[in-house]
Amino acid sequence: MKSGFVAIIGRPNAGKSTLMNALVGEKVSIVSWRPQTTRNKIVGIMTEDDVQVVFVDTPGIHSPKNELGRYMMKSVRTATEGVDLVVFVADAGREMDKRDLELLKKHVDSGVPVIAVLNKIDEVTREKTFAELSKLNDISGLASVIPVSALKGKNMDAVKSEIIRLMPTSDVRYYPDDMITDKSIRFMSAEIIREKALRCLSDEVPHGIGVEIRAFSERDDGIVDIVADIVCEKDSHKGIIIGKGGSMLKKIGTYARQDIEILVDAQVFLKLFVKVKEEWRDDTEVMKELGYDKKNID
Ligand SMILES: Nc1nc2c(ncn2[C@@H]2O[C@H](COP(=O)(O)OP(=O)(O)OP(=O)(O)O)[C@@H](O)[C@H]2O)c(=O)[nH]1
Ligand SMILES: [Mg+2]
Repeated sequence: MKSGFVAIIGRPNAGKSTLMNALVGEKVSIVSWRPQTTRNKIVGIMTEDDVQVVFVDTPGIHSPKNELGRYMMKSVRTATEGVDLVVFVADAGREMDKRDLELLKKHVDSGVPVIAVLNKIDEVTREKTFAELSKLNDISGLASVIPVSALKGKNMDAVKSEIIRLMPTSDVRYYPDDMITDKSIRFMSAEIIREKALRCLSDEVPHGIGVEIRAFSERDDGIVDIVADIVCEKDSHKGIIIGKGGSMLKKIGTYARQDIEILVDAQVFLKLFVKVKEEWRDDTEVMKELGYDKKNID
C-alpha cells in the first residue's frame, strides 16, 4: 500500500486544475480560461486498490496586487509544506522565463521530489514542445519531465504512474475510499456559480467576483434550495452581471443549477442575487464572508 500528499503548483492558467481533475477522474476544481480561477487550496483524492494520492490544487503563482492575491499566495506556500511530492505544471504555449525556472529550482532545492509537467502540448508545434522540454531537462534534480495534454488525456498515464512510483509506502489511508474532496457541498456550489460567472461574463468583470451562499437547505421531498450572492466591485459590474432584463443572471443561474444538480443528485432551486462591495479584494471582513480568511489557511 502506498499513500501520500502531492501539491500541484504553477503559473496561473497552466492547467493545474484540469490536470488534477483528470487524475482524480471527477471534476473537483473549477476550470476557466481566465488566469487566477482557483483561489483556495482544493484537495482532490485518487483512491485505487493499493494506493491513495491526496492532491492539493493551488492558485496560480503571481505577484499579488491586493489582499486576495496575498491570501492566494499564502495558500500556495502552505500547500507545499510537508508534501511527499510537488507537481509543477507549465503551459507549453507560454515560454518559460527565468522566474519560472527559478521557482522550479527553489522547490527542487528544498529536497522534496519534483515532477515537471509540460501541459497543453496539443496546442503547440513539436518544435515548441521540444524547446520548452529542453529548458526543463536542463534543471538538475527533477524526478522527471513529462509532456502532456491534460485536456485531451494525452500521456496522463505516464504522469499517474510516475506519481504513484514516488509515493511513500504506507499502511494508512488518509481519507475514506469513496471521498474525492475535503470541500463541503456548500463550498463546491459556490465555486460552480463562480465558474459559470467567469465563463459567461465579459473581460472587465470576472476578476472582482466572489460568491457567498446565504442559504442551503433540503426539503422533505429532497429538493435542494440555495440562495447565493454574487459579489462584485462596482455598480456598473452589477448591471453587467444582471444583464438586459436579468438575462445574464438567468444564464449563469441555469448553468450553475445544472452542475449543482449533478453534484447533489437532486433537483435544485437556485436563487441568485448581485451585491456590490467596493474593493472587497482589499477588505478582510468581506473576504472572510466569501471564504478567503488568511487565518483559516492551515
Ligand atoms: N488546449 C489545452 N487547453 C488546456 C489544457 N489543460 C487545460 N487547458 C485549458 O487551460 C485553461 C486553464 O485551465 P485551468 O485548469 O483552469 O488552469 P489553472 O492552472 O488551474 O489556472 P488557475 O486556477 O487560474 O491558476 C482552461 O481553459 C483549460 O480548458 C490542455 O492540455 N490543452
Ligand atoms: Mg486552477
